[in-house]
Amino acid sequence: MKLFLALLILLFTFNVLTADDGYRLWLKYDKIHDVQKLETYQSVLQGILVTGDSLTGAIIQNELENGLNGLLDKKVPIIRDIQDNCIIAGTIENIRSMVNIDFENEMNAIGNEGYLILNYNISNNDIIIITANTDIGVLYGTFHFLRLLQTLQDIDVLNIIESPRIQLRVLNHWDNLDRTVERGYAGFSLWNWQKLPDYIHPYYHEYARANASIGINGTVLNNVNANALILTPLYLNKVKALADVFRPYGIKVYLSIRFSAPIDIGGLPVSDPLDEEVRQWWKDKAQEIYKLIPDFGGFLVKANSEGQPGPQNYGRSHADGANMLADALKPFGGVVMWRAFVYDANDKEDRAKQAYNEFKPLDGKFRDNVLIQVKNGPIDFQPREPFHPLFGGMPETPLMMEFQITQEYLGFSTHLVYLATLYEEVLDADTYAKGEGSTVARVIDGSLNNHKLSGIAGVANTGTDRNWTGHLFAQSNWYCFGRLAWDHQLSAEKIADEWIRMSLTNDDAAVRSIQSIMMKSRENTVNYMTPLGLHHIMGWDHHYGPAPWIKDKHRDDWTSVYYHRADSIGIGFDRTKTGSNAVSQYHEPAADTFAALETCPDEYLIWFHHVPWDYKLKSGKTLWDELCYHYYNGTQAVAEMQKKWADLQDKIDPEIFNHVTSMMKIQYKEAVWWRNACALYFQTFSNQPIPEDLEKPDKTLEYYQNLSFPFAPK
Ligand code: GCW
Repeated sequence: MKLFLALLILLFTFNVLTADDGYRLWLKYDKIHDVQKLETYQSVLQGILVTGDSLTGAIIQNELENGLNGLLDKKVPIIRDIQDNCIIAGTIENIRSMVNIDFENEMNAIGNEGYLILNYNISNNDIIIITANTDIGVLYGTFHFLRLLQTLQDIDVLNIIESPRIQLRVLNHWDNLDRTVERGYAGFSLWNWQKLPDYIHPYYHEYARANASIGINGTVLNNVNANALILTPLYLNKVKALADVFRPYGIKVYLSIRFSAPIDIGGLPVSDPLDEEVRQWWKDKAQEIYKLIPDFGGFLVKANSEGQPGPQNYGRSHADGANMLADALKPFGGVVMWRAFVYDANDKEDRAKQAYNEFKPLDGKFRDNVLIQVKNGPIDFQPREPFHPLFGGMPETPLMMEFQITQEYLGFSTHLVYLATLYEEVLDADTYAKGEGSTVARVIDGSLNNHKLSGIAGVANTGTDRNWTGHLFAQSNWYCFGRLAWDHQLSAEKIADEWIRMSLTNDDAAVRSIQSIMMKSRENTVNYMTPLGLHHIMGWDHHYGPAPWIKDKHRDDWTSVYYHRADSIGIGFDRTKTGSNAVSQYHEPAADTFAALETCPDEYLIWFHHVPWDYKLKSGKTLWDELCYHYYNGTQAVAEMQKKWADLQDKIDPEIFNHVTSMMKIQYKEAVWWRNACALYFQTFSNQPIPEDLEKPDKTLEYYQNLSFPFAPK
């Protein structure tokens, strides 16, 4: 009995020691297993010299120390003078005072946030230098260097010169002041407003550190459906406390504002952007904010969208509203990120066309510190949408990308969906605005239309869950957003490879297997949710699960039937000339390609066309059969993913392995649910059997229609 107990305790201890709850994200710094690599690293990294005494300098030193001590499994000393086989990190100014180096051209090229990582020999000492024009650049370089070790790269011929392609790389938190998170599936908001400003939770630092490690340099703390109270002194002091924590990590704080704030908290009768008192109120407010937070980033605004107040309440335009705020922020260097996510239930125009119609005429009318923030597609973060036509439509205005990292329409935090392939698809899409090669990426990085300002936003998926994002693999979406924001030329494969090696394992075969799971995951999800261009057929309000049958609500554009338009003839939204003509918002040849049934890619077929059930697709199968096969293949692919994951058991930390295994069970169950519900529902229109070789749903359509989820998160 005693022996048994001892064994149990041993097992338990062992498990606890090896168990990984995911809190450390991709910054684990566990000992490197590859013996050869470990020995090489140990021999060339025998001292750490960090110059400069800023807060950021301390963070850099700490990171290098923890990183090297952990990865190399030995204490690497902090040194004061250069010695053979050491690493030096510091701004170029500091480094030049110790080492006779120049790098004039490189330093001019990398700007404020870029960095160099080099092997160098000085008086017979082999050293590695991480340097930059600013200490934030050095911090970014430090994380890059540690990533090289984490992913087992060679470090003997380093000649790395990096700088970000996009200037403002920000997370948007849809976090409410009561700590609920709109469309958040990973617990409560990270910001404990009640305890701020006095209690600084340790994870505020961890959050900033994680963001800095992937180059994110801004965060919008509160929901775009904003509460005006965030601009009161009570809250601004709390915001200041967070800004003070984030600053040394290179992260600026921004706030979502409510357009009616001058009324809500200012006691004014109106919030008309042309009213002098209102304009003055915003100027005073900006001054008050900058007194507390001198490097405050600016405002994010959702106006005249889904019931939010805005300039149109006073017959003014989006430009009037944005420019008023821009004028208030200008003296302090702040920017306005004005969202183009607008559509109106009373507008009979196709919802997919409305934002373009409203914003295109305003091109060139915005102040130079305004960016227009555009969602990747014209509807709303669906599993797949064609790129938003505005990206090719506003050459005179800096356009920001808005991606969603939280998986509102992609399985919440229970489905494994690696989003880098979605982001890549959109960034690489060609708008043809200035001929071939006018990609969305070149629009938003400012290079296509020569804009000085550029930006990209991701709606965050973080929360108080111990692993930050609910699903361990959802961490990869936070990670890949940051990496692509820094460099949109990186491939989804490469980013997955990095993330897996840093977060899960460096075993090559396991890496390849997990990478293939990730790379296919988004397409699988499109297949079991919304194949062939279907969109917006999810559950009412909470958006959980399938509900293609939703109709007769107070807003047509919030129903499912508005989008799929299934009838006895076929299915899909005719957006060609014979329909809403949304294709006309794209440049040629994209417009023509989408408009012709023969050339329209299958992925967007029923996004742009109402297609007869018997129409033969490129595969030779009819539309109805293809729809079924897509649903079934998507679901089958989840089963295959489960199998692949199960084979990795001895390569993955047991806690992570079990966590992901359970999540995959849910994902499979929900994929079957989507498949069955959609196949049965659309069958009522096609009046055709589900192909012979496919297993028949074991429940009725009524069963699925009667499911209800009153407390699903939303
Ligand atoms: O995707 C929809 C969401 C809303 C969200 C809105 C928006 C913050 O369902 O929850 O509100 O878009 O982006 O403004």
